[in-house]
Amino acid sequence: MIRSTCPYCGVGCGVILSPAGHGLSVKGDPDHPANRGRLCSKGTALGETVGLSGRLLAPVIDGAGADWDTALDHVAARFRDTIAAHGPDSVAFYLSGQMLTEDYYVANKLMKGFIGSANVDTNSRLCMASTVAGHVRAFGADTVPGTYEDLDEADLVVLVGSNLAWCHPVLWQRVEAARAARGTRIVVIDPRRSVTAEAADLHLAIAPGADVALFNRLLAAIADRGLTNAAFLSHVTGAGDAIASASAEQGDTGLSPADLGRFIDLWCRTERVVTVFSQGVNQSSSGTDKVNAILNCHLATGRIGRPGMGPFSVTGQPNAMGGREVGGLANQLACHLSLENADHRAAVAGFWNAPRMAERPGLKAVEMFRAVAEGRIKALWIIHSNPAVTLPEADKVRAAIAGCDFVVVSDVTGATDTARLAHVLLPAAAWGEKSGTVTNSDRTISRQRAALPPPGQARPDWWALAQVARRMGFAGFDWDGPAAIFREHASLSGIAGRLGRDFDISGKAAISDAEYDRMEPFRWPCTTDRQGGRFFADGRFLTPDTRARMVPVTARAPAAALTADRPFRLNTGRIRDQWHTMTRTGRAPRLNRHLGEPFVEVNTADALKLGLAPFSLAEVSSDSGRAILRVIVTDRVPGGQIFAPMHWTGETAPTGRVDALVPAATDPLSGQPESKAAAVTLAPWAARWFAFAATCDVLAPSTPYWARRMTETGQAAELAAPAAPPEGTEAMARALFGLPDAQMIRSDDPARALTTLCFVTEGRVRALLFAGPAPVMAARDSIIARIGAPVGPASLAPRAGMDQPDEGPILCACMGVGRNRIAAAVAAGARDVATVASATCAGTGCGACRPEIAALIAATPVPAIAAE
Ligand SMILES: Nc1nc2c(c(=O)[nH]1)N[C@H]1C(S)=C(S)[C@@H](COP(=O)(O)OP(=O)(O)OC[C@H]3O[C@@H](n4cnc5c(=O)[nH]c(N)nc54)[C@H](O)[C@@H]3O)O[C@H]1N2
Ligand SMILES: Nc1nc2c(c(=O)[nH]1)N[C@H]1C(S)=C(S)[C@@H](COP(=O)(O)OP(=O)(O)OC[C@H]3O[C@@H](n4cnc5c(=O)[nH]c(N)nc54)[C@H](O)[C@@H]3O)O[C@H]1N2
Ligand code: SF4
Ligand SMILES: [Mo]
Repeated sequence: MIRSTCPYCGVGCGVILSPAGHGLSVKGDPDHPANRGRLCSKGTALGETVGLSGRLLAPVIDGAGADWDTALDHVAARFRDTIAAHGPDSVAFYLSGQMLTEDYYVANKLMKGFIGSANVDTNSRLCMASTVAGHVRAFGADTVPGTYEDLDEADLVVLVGSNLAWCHPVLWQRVEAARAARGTRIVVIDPRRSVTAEAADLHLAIAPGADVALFNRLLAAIADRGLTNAAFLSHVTGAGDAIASASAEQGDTGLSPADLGRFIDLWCRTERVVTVFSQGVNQSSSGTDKVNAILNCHLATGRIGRPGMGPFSVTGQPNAMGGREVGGLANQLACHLSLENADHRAAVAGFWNAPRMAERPGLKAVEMFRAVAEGRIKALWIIHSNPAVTLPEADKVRAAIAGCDFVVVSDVTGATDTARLAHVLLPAAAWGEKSGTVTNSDRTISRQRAALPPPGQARPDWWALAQVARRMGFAGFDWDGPAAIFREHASLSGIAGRLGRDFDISGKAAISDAEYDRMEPFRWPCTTDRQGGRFFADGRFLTPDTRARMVPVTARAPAAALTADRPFRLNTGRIRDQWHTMTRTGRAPRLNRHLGEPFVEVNTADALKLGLAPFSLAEVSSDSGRAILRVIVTDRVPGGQIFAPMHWTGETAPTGRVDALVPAATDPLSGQPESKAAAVTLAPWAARWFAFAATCDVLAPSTPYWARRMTETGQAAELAAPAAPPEGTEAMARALFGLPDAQMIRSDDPARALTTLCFVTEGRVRALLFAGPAPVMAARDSIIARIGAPVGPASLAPRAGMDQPDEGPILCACMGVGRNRIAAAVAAGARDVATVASATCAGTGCGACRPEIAALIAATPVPAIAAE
């Protein structure tokens, strides 16, 4: 039994791992302060993702297997030669908020202290950079003032641009528990009616990008009503200017005066208010201003750093905070020290004994890949990220990586859009196989511990980085394990502490390997005289004069203007059961059953106007690319706005790469791209042929549209094309399944206009294809369950027999309960979530599906008899 931390979101839940056969069994750690035993669907399914199929097991050089020695020598030589010929700024690292702190520390030390460039940036630029910039502007350091306990103790939780129920499910459970215990009110500010918005007391469907206008109105009202906190404002500068500019601005929020008034009243009269913010705030061309507009309101009222109140940035990735602590961004140094401060640089250079310190900020993510495209970056090492999918203008980024002289990718699999472009692939030890630390959203540092041996030649990322550093001739990279790196980082943080920085964990600088192994979760800072707690209630900030800054901010519209040609605003984000580019969650069949295909949500009126039928396919295009997505007609999105999730890739749905559509517009201060406000065209994609396929083998689709996923019995795919396959459906299917000679049974159902092909080996169903001229109406789960079963009369039917209920899409991933079963319980009279739970078990696991169950109940009319 090994205690570790979940590798997904920034909640940072503790898990208990028990090796079971070739896998792991995973349960919530009741003693971890972040989750107290709770887990969400993704955490619960972790054990299903650790299998070895698809794993990268050995280094690869130019497509051929190699050993580590050869690969590391090659990488070191190419980086050394490139630097010698073109200078240190001709190379770059692109890292990830999912790396462990120890991995991150080594990468940052190598680039900023020894190579002498600050061209090290990370996917946190796409994620947290606006918060970092906003925190630094207001507080003088990137400090999260509060703790998770504030969510338990708040009377009002305002979620701005956060789909907490899906993206931070365990925090959502804490908020729900607070609502049950103390009547905490929940307000959600989101242009889209997300499941979180659905569950809120008040949903403000704000106009995209209008958050600055909204919080300026709030600030003006705070001042008007005399609610500013004069005592606290003695620790703040800029209040007058910020209030004057907020009062002068009356920018449109898209909200009714009544809703606006309710929100302002609620915020003004509730002392214990936590304003949680996430990607609807950060991923914006005015992201930093949005952050400061929120911070301004908390500073003006002094509602910061005290129990149950404060601004709260929830971090996306498991170690977004750790990356910020080691200085993983191109404009940071280490331990919250500043790259642009000569004293800070000298202190770090001395500590590292660094021969060549970077002296100025490096390229931020979007600029970095632009420099790759222009040939200014000639050697690039990408670790733990998939930028060919997730950066804006992703098709251009993919082409830039493909054209780069030398690309190294460290990953757990070679089957990603980015890894496929690498000259050198390095096999990384995965979560569950490696050790280190991560910092969650509330500054709690927890251990990830290995429970399984790394397979094949897989090695941890820190080791590969240190090896390359040594082979480039650098001293100071000879740690014997993560504990030694952690101690070095902790010692450096002590120097930062003495320079007046907040991130100081020097209390741990002398721990032994055994103590590191046993280390319990702890919240920073951690010094001889301070341990954890909140920041700023005392009015002491980290600016030179110790006062906070209120920053005057003015609302700006999203960078991409809507035009007659590009009339729709494309919002993007996440779904409940998938993690980013699905390289791990996509391996757990039950996580693929909630929403199994790339889709676009379109408002009912827009769908009618454009002739987009439910479940048809739409083409979405922008100035930078195009995508083909399944249409979901819904009133969750307002007219003129559409929403598409970010998860699909060249591996899973080549026309579903949503970042191909997103323009590379960035916030001028943080460099964070505006991932949620592309201007796009939406039109029907004229498909005349549709199919659903399932097999126990690997699918090789080649139709113009396809999306595939792993299932309990193998793989399944949705296929479509403008016309029936020219080679004939059977020939297409044989190529798709790789079954040129297998026995086949065919059935044609003219009434349904559906053709079914069933491939049989040794009396068992090997593969099934259902095809016709309209979207295939067939029960996917029942078809998938037939794969591998003995062939019989029911094998070719599009639906299960009456005796075999079909689950439909899985709403409760923890308990495996489908929409149809829940709908049946509701139809049978269950009118609240608790009754549905006792009838079906749905909602009794992590609870993230409870808002969806509630919505299903609300949407189901009460039968006449029950209503009487
Ligand atoms: N299931 C799941 N959970 C995850 C992840 C995952 O991939 N899957 N990823 C993790 C990571 S790295 C991150 S960063 C977090 C992200 O967590 P969230 O930020 O909660 O997730 P998103 O879906 O990106 O965006 C949140 C909401 O912002 C809204 N929004 C769009 N534009 C605006 C706007 O102008 N103003 C406002 N107020 N809202 C707007 C969107 O409609 C969306 O509902 O999730 C983490 N958790
Ligand atoms: N349109 C749009 N785009 C977005 C966003 C959005 O909301 N909308 N959100 C942005 C945000 S907030 C984020 S955080 C990014 C995330 O974007 P990415 O970081 O690019 O996406 P991931 O799928 O998390 O990529 C992680 C990679 O690391 C690999 N990996 C897994 N474990 C290990 C390991 O132990 N070591 C190594 N070396 N590799 C490993 C995985 O296989 C995978 O290829 O996407 C951003 N892009
Ligand atoms: S909320 Fe879910 S994904 Fe996030 S850390 Fe906890 S178990 Fe993992
Ligand atoms: Mo993120």
